[in-house]
Amino acid sequence: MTVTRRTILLGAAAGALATPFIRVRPAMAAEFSYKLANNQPLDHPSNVRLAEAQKAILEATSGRFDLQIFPSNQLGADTDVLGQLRSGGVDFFQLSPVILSTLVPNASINGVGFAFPDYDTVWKAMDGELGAYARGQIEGAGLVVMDKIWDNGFRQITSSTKPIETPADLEGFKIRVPVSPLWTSLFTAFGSAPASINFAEVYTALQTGIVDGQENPLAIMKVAKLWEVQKYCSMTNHMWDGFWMLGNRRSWGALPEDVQQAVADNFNAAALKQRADIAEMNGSLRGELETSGFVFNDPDPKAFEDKLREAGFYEEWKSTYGEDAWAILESAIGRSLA
Ligand code: X2X
Repeated sequence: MTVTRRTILLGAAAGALATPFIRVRPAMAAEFSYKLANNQPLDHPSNVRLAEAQKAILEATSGRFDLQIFPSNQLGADTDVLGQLRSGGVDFFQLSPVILSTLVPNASINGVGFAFPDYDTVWKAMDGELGAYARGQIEGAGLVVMDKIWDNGFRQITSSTKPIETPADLEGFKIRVPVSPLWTSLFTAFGSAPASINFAEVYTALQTGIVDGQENPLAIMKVAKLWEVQKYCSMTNHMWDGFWMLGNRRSWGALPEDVQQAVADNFNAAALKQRADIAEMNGSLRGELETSGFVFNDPDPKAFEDKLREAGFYEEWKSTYGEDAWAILESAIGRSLA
C-alpha cells in the first residue's frame, strides 16, 4: 500500500493520531482544556474560524480556557463522536442536525427536501423560531447547543457515471448518504439505493466503487477533493444543511459563568463569519470545481419536489415530526409542503 496524505488521514480518522491539528499553546497550563471535534478538513472555513475563536477565547479568559480542535474525524466517525460527546470524552462537537436526529429525532427538520429556497429564508428560520424549536429539542435530550448554527450549505448530487437531470435518473442510483433516517427516506422516495456511510469513509467508498454518487455542498466537495473520484455535479439544491455547535452538559456546567460567556460569544461570532465565508465561496466554487474536472448541470428542482410529494415523502415526515413542528417549518418557509 502506498502511503498518501489520504491514508494518513484515514489513520487519523481511526484515532491513531489523536493530536489536535490546530493549537496555540497557552503560556501556562490552562485551567480548562476542552476538546472539540468535527468532520471537516482543516482548510474548511469552519476550522479556519475555529482556530481564530480558540485564540480569542484564550485571550478573553486570560489563558484559563484552552480549546483543542480535532478536525477531519480525527477522533472518529460522526456517529461514534456523538457517543463520545454524550459520555464526555469530547466536550464540543460540530454536527449536522440531520445526523443528530439519530439521537434527537426532530432535530433534522431543517433537512426536509426542497424546503428552503434561499439563504435569506434559511438564516431567518434558523436564527428564529425553527432554530429555537430545534435547540429546545436538543437541550431536552441532555446536550448543550450554541445559539448560532454554522453553514454546511445547499446540497448537490455528484456521480461517477452520469449527470442527474430528472428524478428518473435517481432510480436505482447507488448513492452514499450520511447516517440519518431522513436522508435514507429522501433517496428511497426517488427509488435510489441509498447507503448510509459516515463522512470519514466517503472518499474511499467513491474510489472503490461501493457507491456511484454522493451529495454534499460545493465547499465540502472542494476541501474533500471529490473531483478526484467523481465526474458529474448536478445542482439539485435538494436540502440545506448546517452544523450545530453541541456541548457536553457536564463539561459546560463545570465552567464558571464568565468563561461560558467567552466561549459562547466567540463560537457564535465565529459561526457568523463562517457563514459569510461560505457565501463568498459560493460565488467562485462552481468555476473552480469545473476547472478541477467536474461537469455541471442544472436540473429543474420542481420535478424532484413533485416526485417526493407523489411518493408520500412530505406526508410521512409531517406525521413523524408532528403537527406543531411541521407548522413551524411551513411558517418559516411561507408555504405548505404537505
Ligand atoms: O457527511 C457529510 O456529507 C457532511 C460533511 O456534509 C455532513 O457533515 C452532513
